[in-house]
Amino acid sequence: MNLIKLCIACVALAGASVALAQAALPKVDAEVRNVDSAAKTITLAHGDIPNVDMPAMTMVFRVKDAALLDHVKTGDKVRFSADKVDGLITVVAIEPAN
Ligand SMILES: [Cu+2]
Repeated sequence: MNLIKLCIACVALAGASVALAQAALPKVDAEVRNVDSAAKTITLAHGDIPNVDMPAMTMVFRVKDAALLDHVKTGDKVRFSADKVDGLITVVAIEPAN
């Protein structure tokens, strides 16, 4: 019985740490240079991305979900989070900067 309780606690903890890791991704300022919904890519002139050790530059990113591109267009100032997904640095969240 105690073992079962322990396992349930472990699963809950593992879930919490995954949520924490995602919440902890830094938000990075960027300007949109191009959006390609068909290719699921976005070109960003971005600031430092500390979680993936990337300095400021302009580059093409893959996006995790094409829907992320629905509310951004070329010229927009945005804040985004990137992470390594299947070995590729990928935009996992993006929002207009205010
Ligand atoms: Cu870059």
